[in-house]
Amino acid sequence: MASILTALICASEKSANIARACKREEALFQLLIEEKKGPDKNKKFVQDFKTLADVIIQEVIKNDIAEKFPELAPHIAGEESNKFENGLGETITVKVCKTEQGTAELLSKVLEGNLKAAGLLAKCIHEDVHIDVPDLQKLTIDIPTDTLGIWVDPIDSTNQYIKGQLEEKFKDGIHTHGLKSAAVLIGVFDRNSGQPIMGVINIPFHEMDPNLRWQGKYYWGISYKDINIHSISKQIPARNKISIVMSSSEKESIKKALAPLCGERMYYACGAGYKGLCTILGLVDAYVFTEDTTFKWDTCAPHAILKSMGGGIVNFTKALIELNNGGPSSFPELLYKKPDEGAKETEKWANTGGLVAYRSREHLEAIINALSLTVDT
Ligand code: 2IP
Ligand code: CA
Repeated sequence: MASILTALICASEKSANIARACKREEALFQLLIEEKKGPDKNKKFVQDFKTLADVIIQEVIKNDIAEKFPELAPHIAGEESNKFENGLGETITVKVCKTEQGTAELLSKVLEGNLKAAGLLAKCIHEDVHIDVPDLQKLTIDIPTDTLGIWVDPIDSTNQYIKGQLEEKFKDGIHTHGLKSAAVLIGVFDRNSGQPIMGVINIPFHEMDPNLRWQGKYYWGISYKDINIHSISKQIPARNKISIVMSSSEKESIKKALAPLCGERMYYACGAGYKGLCTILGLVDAYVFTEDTTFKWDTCAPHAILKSMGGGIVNFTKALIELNNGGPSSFPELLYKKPDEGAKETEKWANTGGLVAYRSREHLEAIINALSLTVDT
C-alpha cells in the first residue's frame, strides 16, 4: 500500500515539475499566456495550450501510476479528455509515448511544429522522479488494489495558475489570490463503498528559494479501516471563534449567516483544493461552498486527508435535510464512485448540493446549525 502512495507522490512531483516548467521556460510560458483571438482563434487547434498543459499532466499521472499498477489503469479518471482537434479537423490523442523523442514528436503535432516547446515538455515528462518518504517505508497496510479508483485534478485553480503571481499580501496565512492556490490533486477511493481512502495535494508554487526558483510542497493522508495517518505535523491552536474559508462567489445570504460564528475570521480564497488544504493545515476550521460547481476530482484528495485527521467533507444540502429531519446523527459524507443524485448529465461528476469540509464534528454541527436558519431545504 505504501508503494501506491509513494507512486502517487512521485506522480504529483513530476506534475508539479511540468507546471513549474511551463511558467519558467520562455517557450512554454509564451504559449501559456497567449490568448487566441479573432480569426486566429480556431485556425490551428481548437483548445489552447493551457488545456494542453492540464491534459499532459493528467496523462503523465495516469501513465506513471499505470506503469507500476497496471490493474488501476482503467480506473484513473480526471477532469480532462486527452483528445485534441486541430484546425484541419484531425483529432490528436495526447499520451505519453515509450520514448522521450516519441512524446516530443506527438506534442509537436499539437503545438504547430513548435519543437522547442515540445522538447522541453517531453524532457520533463520522461524524467525519473524518485522520492523517499521515510514514514511510508515503515507502513504495512494491505489494501487490495483491485477495488481502488483514482480521481485526478492535474491543475486545480487553473485561472490562478495562468494569471497568478507570487501574491505578497495574505491574511493569517491564507492567500486570497495568486499562484499559491494552484494544486495537483490525486485522490484514491474505494470502488465498492465510494469512500475516499488516500490523498495527495501537491502545491507546485509553495515558496521561492534564494535563487528565485519555485519550490513545491506536498501533503498526504491515508484513511483505511482503523488506520489513519497523514503528513500534517503542525499543532492547531484552540480558538474561540470558528474560522471559515469560502469562494468569493459564495451567496451573500450564506456569508451573512456565517458572520456571527466567525467574526473577523472569515476568509476568501481561490481553488477548491487550496481551500481544502487551508482546512487540513488548520489555517481555518472549515471550507463552506453551497453551489454545485466543485467536482469529484476537486475534493477526493483533500477529503481523504481530512478523514485521516478525524474530519471529512459532507454534502451541504443533505446535511441540512438531516438536521431538519431531527438529525444530526449522521451527516452524509461525499462519495466518489457514482454521480450524485440530481447531477446533470453534462456535469455528472459535480458535487451536487455543495459541501462543508471540516476537521472537527463540533465545528461542522455549529456551521450546519447556523446555515439551517437561512436556507430552505
Ligand atoms: C475549479 C477551481 C476554482 C473553484 C472551482 C473548481 O477547478 O478550483 O477555483 O472555484 O470550484 O472547480 P472557486 O475558486 O470559486 O472555489 P479548476 O481550476 O480545475 O477548473
Ligand atoms: Ca479543479
